[in-house]
Amino acid sequence: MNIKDTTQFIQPFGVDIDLENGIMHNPTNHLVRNASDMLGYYENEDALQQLIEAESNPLHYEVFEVPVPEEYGHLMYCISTLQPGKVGDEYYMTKGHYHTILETGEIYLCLKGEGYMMMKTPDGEWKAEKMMKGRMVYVPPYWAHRSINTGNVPLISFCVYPGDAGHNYGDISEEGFPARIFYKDEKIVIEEA
Ligand code: PAN
Ligand code: ZN
Repeated sequence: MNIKDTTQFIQPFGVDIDLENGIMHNPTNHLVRNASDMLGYYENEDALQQLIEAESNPLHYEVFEVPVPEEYGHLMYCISTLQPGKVGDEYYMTKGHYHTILETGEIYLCLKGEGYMMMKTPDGEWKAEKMMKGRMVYVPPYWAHRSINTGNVPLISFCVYPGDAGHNYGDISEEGFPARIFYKDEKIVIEEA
């Protein structure tokens, strides 16, 4: 067998996932983001401060990974579990990112809950695609992506993307997305900035 320098040879393995609760058993990485990790991301910064101080900095989302080599040819995957809730009128969301290698896509299979995948391109085009249990959202290459939970239960997704994709948060934390999702007048409203 000719093993390429680009792509390590590793042993096959299996991973157990609790689909109902959005938990990966024995993850080697468990990322936790609380309200205080989201400073600067929501429209209503006072409401976020209020959550942090008066409501004990609640959990926002978790990502469970069993990392594989971050290399061409491998497939990185994770379980992403985003809590239900609002900051002011705005639904809880993840930070969102581009992939460092922009021409890499991602598959999100929604296992529980409902919400939206908010996506944008560097040229400012945007699209909000509905997420719900049993629905797969394809994030094509070049599109930044953020999940938003508009339901009452955790929004749980299984994500798969190229091992060498990488994450670029810089642009999003400075520029945000062109649209936000709120609960207003008893409706879910997608508002352009
Ligand atoms: C996901 C996300 C995960 C957390 O694994 O990283 O849902 O969202 P943020 O990265 O925006 O904080 C993914 O899209 N990976 O590429
Ligand atoms: Zn991604």
